[in-house]
Amino acid sequence: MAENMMDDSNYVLVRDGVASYLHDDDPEETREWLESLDGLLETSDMGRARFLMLRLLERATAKRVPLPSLTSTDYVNTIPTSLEPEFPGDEDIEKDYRRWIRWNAAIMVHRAQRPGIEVGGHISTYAGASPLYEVGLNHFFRGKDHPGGGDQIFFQGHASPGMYARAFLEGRLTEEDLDGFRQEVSRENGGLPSYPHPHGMPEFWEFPTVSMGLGPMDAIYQARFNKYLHNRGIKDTSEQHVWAFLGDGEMDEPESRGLIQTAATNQLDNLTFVINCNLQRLDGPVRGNGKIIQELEAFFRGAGWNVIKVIWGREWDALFEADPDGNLVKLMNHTVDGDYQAFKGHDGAYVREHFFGATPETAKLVENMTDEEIWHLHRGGHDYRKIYAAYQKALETKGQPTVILAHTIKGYGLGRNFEGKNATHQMKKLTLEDLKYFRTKQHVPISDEELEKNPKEPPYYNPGPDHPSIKYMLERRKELGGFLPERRGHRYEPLTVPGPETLKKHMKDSGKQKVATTMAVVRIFKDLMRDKELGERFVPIIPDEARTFGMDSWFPKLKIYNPLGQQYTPVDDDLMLSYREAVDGQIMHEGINEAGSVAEFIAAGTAYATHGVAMIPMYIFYSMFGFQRTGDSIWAAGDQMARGFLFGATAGRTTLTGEGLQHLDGHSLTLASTNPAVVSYDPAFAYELAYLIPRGIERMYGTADGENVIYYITIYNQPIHQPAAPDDLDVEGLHKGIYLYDKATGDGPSANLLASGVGMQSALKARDILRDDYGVSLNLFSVTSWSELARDGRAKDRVALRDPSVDPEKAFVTEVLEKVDGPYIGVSDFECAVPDSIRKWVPGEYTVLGADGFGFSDTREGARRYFNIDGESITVAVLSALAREGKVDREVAVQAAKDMKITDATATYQGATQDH
Ligand SMILES: Cc1ncc(C[n+]2csc(CCOP(=O)(O)OP(=O)(O)O)c2C)c(N)n1
Ligand SMILES: [Mg+2]
Repeated sequence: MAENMMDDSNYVLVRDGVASYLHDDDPEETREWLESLDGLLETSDMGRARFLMLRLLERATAKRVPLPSLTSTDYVNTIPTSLEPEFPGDEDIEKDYRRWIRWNAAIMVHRAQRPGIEVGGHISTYAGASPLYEVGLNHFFRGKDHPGGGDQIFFQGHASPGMYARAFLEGRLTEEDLDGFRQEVSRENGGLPSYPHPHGMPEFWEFPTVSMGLGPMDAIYQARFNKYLHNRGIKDTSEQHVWAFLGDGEMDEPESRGLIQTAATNQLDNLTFVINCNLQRLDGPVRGNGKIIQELEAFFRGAGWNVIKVIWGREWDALFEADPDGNLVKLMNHTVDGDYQAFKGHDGAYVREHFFGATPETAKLVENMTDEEIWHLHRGGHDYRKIYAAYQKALETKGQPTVILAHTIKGYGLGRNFEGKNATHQMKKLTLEDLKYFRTKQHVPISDEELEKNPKEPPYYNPGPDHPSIKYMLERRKELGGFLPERRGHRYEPLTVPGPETLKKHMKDSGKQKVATTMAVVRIFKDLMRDKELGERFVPIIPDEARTFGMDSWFPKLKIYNPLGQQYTPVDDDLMLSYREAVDGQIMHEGINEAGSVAEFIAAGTAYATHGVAMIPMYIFYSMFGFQRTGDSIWAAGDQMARGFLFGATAGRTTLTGEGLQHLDGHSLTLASTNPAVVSYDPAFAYELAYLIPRGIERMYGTADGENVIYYITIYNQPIHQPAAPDDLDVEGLHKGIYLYDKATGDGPSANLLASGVGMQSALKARDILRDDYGVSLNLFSVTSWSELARDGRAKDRVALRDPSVDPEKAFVTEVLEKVDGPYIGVSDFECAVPDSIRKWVPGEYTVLGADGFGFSDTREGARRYFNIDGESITVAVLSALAREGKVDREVAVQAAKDMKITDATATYQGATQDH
């Protein structure tokens, strides 16, 4: 029985035996129902039984009988033709300019292959997807001037030529602009970036999508963040919808699917995914042997999404009508994607033979149709009416996100050399024959002669704003609130940022109390959040380590955002620090989900542009699971010009005592330094944080023209004595990356120690040993940012490179260090590459100490000795450097190394008990 079911339908709805767990109130009635099914099976075939069962299920669902739903349905459109709404537009006019857009998009890419330029591009993706965009842009997607605030559209990255081509017809871009495709700096007036890069086109693109898999995550969190803004009463986003255009190949990225449950549990009915299912990726079929649309349907429905399949165009309706036994549907269900692709890679005769010809019943269905007519049985993703119906249904759906699975043909309209071919993704040039075919197919009024004149540079087509079709097109956009895509980065109200005086208490000596910099950050933010206006703008984002970082104290007051509120009594209800969730909660508690946390950071950190509201995300995570795990997303955050704070907590290769190789971070500062949007700091003391954080907010949002900076601040879990800020603190030096913390005194030899983060603690120990045991005094510099110092040096060197007539301006770090005599020693809790990054600008002998290699589980002392970044090792390094400069006897250093056992980590062992 089970086998038969599988054979016939491919679906298992209810697992064997489930019903036996349910109490049967009326066995007699049950038997009657079962017997009628048995009776039906005796007189009819399986197909009939299946049909009736599906009808019953449908009816039960309609009557709200709570049943498990089917995860996958027949390979047909989800919305029956009879329930399609009227298409409100003028299809013919819309088709006119859709064709011109297709033409111009392809011609732009083709012209970009002209000799001497040859910069690549993609033609086929947009050609196949254009109706999906056009129906949206003509009827659904709201621009920024819409009273509701406008929608957010994530365009498929390599479909960008279509958006440029549309903007050309809209009069937003010129021919000159199109010819600058992919020549951003070499062309005089600048060119167009290959893909949606807000950084490259800050008034046009909003969402960087081309690193596959980021778009789906970012769109989900954009929708979640929109609801958050709304639920917290910061902005009414109820009329804003997020649309994400994605590729079916892209859906293989774990990131694409990995967060879809978040969309369902957050009931994101303000989110629609449109997956362009052309059944192909870059190299070939996505699922040659299977059915990607069916797979995605099951996957999304299982996760709680509303799924709408748009598979067949209207031409098929008559065939379904003529086939009451469902032979065609059965054939559609069993035909695999590789074959569907091949059908469209050939012609009508091929489709007749290889598709309809598979069964006598289906062959008969098309016996009166010509091959040409068969060829024109379109895919649903190319049919305005079917797409319109799906989009409208998506907007009407409440309590769930929607995914639209649209069946399309890659390279549609470009002719036999392109359509459905495996190589189509990478084809960028059209032959003269291709051009002529394409021109004719798209009804573009350009003559053969014009094409023959210079087939490498065929003309664009734009009939101008007075052409009735263009007028219609512009009218549609006006009605919907303006052009898309569009980004507005300057419409937020600047924030008034409290000066450092507000945080005076964090600049005091902590006395007997030892405070880790992580705790200092939590306390500083707690104070900043007291500010009436600023307070509500903070978006604390935490994966699942609030307790580790001491942030559970925020739960009761700020509360954890949950669109459903808290429908249960928390187990710790009676405690002060009870776990509190609320609809208007402020904390974004993402669960063990760094990828989603960064996506949230991006949505919040770009709200100043997307929503015109400056919000300040502060995302705190294990520093090991930041840049290393989600570096690509943080790169995209830079592209999108996000602003906010990233806190790499539990930083350092030796500080998170006892944890091992996978937890101990000695390189996130190196990784962070590779991201041009990121300004990283490795503060040693709480007072440094009290200066850095308000300055960061000021830089981001203090003016209407704030800087696109992301602050990455490493913080530690080692409780330390926090000194008071020195009276003569060089505040500008602190922000630029270095200042003198403690000056050398005494007559003996002196050296200079550059220390950052928790490395300062070892430096302080070395200072004491050197002073007390060796008569050596130290200038102790606190390096708040190695990477900012290095950037400053590089920038100044570059000026000199470009103009050899000038001497390089002095790097800031050189200026500071020149005031003292060498040698210099740099130390931190990171790998050597971090302090080494400023070597070029250190004016003298420079030794760097660092924790290179994998971390391991041990005590801080043991690990620091092992890596030679402890106070004793630093002492020896200083003595050796002084010896090299002839300022102390080398033997002193040799003896010190022996005395302090700097090669012996076991010498630091403190764990022996009395009994041993
Ligand atoms: C993370 C990542 N890996 C690889 C690529 C290169 N790439 C660009 S497009 C593409 C194929 C896309 O196929 P699909 O998502 O089905 O889009 P289609 O063009 O078929 O609509 C690939 C592999 C990329 N952009 N990002
Ligand atoms: Mg594809």
